[in-house]
Amino acid sequence: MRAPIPSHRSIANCYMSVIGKRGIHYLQKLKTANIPPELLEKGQNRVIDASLTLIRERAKLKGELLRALGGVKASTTLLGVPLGHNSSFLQGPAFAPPRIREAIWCGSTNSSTEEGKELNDPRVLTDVGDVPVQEIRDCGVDDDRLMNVISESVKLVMEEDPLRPLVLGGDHSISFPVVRAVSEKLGGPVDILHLDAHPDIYHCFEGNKYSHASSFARIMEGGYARRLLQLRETISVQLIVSKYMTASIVFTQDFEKLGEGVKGVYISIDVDCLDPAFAPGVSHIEPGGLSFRNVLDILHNLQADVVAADVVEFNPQRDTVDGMTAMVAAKLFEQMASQHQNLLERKAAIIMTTVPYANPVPILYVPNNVEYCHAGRSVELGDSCVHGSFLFHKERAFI
Ligand SMILES: [Mn+2]
Repeated sequence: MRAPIPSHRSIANCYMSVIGKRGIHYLQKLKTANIPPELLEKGQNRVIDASLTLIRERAKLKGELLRALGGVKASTTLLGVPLGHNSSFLQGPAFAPPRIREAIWCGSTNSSTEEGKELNDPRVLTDVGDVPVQEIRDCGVDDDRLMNVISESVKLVMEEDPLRPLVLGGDHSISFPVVRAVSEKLGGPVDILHLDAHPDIYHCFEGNKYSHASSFARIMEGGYARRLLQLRETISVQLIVSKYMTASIVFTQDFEKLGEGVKGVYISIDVDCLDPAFAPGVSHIEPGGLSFRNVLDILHNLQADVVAADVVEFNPQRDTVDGMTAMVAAKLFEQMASQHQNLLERKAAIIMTTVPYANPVPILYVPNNVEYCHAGRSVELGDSCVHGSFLFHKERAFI
């Protein structure tokens, strides 16, 4: 005997209970829901407005506080962007910002930077919270609009002098909307210092133009950056296939000139630039990376005006049980926070190349005021150096 055909009413009740459980993604998936698009868009806009309002008001309050205190030229402002769905492999970076925040304020370590800047001081560090990426996506908002929300959030921070955004990802796709906002707000391109095991300049990766492997393609084609100085690329084939190669890759001799003639420097740090011995909690583990001290040296040597920055690709789902990589990401964040404060005090040494693996190239540049050594001897112009090998300050090399 056939089962009775259910009435329209009972089908509708069934759908509603399923929709109630699974949310609006399920509603969209059905494609049978007879909901006018304008109705959906209006609701989405209200959620987006509410999201931006909280960030705007927090930024405004912090800006007012700092202006009332007086004498603050730049205060690093933490903005979290918990987005992971543009990763090509794992999506754990969506959970990163709260874990990094927790590490920043963890009682196991003190809250001052190597330069003695105290992070508890709002003149050094302020926080405007996270862009509610998952809540916005849950309302069916697509990536074109989501990227705009991220850009708008960054601009809201920049509107409140002296706040300067330091964004916590999230996967690397967030760098595109952040740099776009910074460039549009400042009225011109920036230079980018990009530390990463990967170039992230695929024109489009696996059909996704917003992929975390394509963020710098979007940035360069949009004209938001003049120079892209990438350190520790390991996948040379990407350089060959990328149409952005000649326009975007510059070499060591330009390190000191970074930021000259543009609106400033943007620093983007993918945590996987570090060797997995220092930072195992990343989606794409690439042995042969930098040490934590290498990265600090690079940052110490940068003498440009850092207008904004990001730390991305920390994946808490792959971290050690005691949150080692979260602490590493937190310390990178703290270092960049102090970077805003005292840029011109330091002058030291670092030499680097960005050529493919196992392919020695001549050293292109040696600053003339510092001594270096490599393998126990002095370094001269024309010496060869393989990818990723760093030449250290004499005192440090012999310790
Ligand atoms: Mn990477």
